[in-house]
Amino acid sequence: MPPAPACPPAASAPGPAPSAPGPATPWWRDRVFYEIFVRSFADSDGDGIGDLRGLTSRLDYLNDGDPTTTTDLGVTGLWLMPIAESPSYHGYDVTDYERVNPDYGSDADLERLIAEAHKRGMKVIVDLVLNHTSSQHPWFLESASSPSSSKRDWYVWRPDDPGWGQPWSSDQSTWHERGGAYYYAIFWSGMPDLNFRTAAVREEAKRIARLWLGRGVDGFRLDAVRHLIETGAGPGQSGNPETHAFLQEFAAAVKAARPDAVLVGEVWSNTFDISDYYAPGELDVLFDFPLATAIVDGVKSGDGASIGIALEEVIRTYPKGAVDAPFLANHDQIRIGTQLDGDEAKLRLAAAILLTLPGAPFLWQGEELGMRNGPGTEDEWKRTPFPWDATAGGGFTSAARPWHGFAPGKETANLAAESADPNSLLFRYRALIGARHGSDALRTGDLSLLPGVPPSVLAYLRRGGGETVLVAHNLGAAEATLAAPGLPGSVAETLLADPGAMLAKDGAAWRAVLPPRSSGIWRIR
Ligand SMILES: [Ca+2]
Ligand SMILES: [Ca+2]
Ligand SMILES: [Ca+2]
Repeated sequence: MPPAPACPPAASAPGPAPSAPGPATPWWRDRVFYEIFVRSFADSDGDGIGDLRGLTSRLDYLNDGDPTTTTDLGVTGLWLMPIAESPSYHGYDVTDYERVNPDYGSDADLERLIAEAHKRGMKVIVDLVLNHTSSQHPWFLESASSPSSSKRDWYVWRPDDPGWGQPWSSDQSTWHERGGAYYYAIFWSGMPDLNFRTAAVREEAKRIARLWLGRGVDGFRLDAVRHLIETGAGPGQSGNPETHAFLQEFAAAVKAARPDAVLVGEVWSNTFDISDYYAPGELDVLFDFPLATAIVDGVKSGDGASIGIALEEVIRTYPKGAVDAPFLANHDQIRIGTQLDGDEAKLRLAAAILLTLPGAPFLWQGEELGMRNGPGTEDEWKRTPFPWDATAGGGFTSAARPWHGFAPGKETANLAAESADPNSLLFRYRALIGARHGSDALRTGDLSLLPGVPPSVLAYLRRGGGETVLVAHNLGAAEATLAAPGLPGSVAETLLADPGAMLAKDGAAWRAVLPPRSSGIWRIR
């Protein structure tokens, strides 16, 4: 994306989760999702471009469907960045909402991917980019052809330029001239906004959603949802009541087609704005952008307390039962490996925080290897091919050149190398995901912060399914201790603890000792 913001259910084989969710528990509540950029994941036919068959051939890496093996990552949901036809490498400007991007494969390839993912206990959601199309979409070409076009009102036109700037960059206009009139495009002129005040556009969006559900996808990641309907300059371009009304209409249509389809929203804003999209009948899951910033900043600076403040704000603000989507970074952001300067201890901490929080955590492909950004400032450098091994083609492609160069570090931060090293970040992610799946409290429990801990410490209780888990992270560079009085239990069972991290009952209080930049996860009983 540009600047910042930028059928009946298929039966799945039992996944690695130890207990199946009951009817009151939606399936997405206890998932660990993995964001995939198909173009950069695995190339099956040697044209240098990742594709659906390549992804299907690598599913066992993500989850082999066998809960007794731990050589797979163990994720239980996949989010595919846009796979519809598009002239761009990233796909966020669609030219045909119905067609699978021919670079990626066919309808049949998608069907097979979904079937194979389901077999392994993974759900599959796809990006749905409704706010705007490509300026090369036939709808826009038709709309722009004449003020009397039958699709004129599918986009937002006016005779003059009212001079609105982008909400995040006020000197960049959101109105663009074409044929003597002006059309609205919040991100850039090549992505004209659809007009969701037009009933035919709303119906088309619902029809397209039903079509993909019919192909077997389990839901959607909805791009840029806060910008769907715009009413004026500045704040009038985000989070309008009309936008919420349309999302509820859209959600109702999706749930009518597939009651268990999930809607995950991208609302790149503060906790209060995000919270509005959890309104009844609206979206199911929302990415927690402020929490991502808090985690990364806190890990960087050794400040656990600031992450606690962000978590408390979420708890205070979100409606009860809302499923949060914590993450560290996504395809629009500098990779976490680069944000944390490749500091192994900080990367391990960030992973431990992410994977012990409530909700449905999202990983971004390559994060589990500590993958870095490329050297350039272009977005492509955030989205480089996945390094399966250290060879020239990285195990990604047999072509002489992949569609884009690899980020630096492939020689050591690649899957083959990390699979052979029990101390690697990859093993860390596997162990954390495994611990999460093995604990009802971690998977679906609530969170309460432990008060009175040192500022370098972030510590919380996760409680659920009759289980209590104490999680403590020391983000600082010096050893830290904490005391937690008034908690039940006398036995601490280690689910995962860094060397030297210890928890023991000392009189009436639990006491933890945490070496610098370490985490511990204990079931207390
Ligand atoms: Ca290919
Ligand atoms: Ca397994
Ligand atoms: Ca819009």
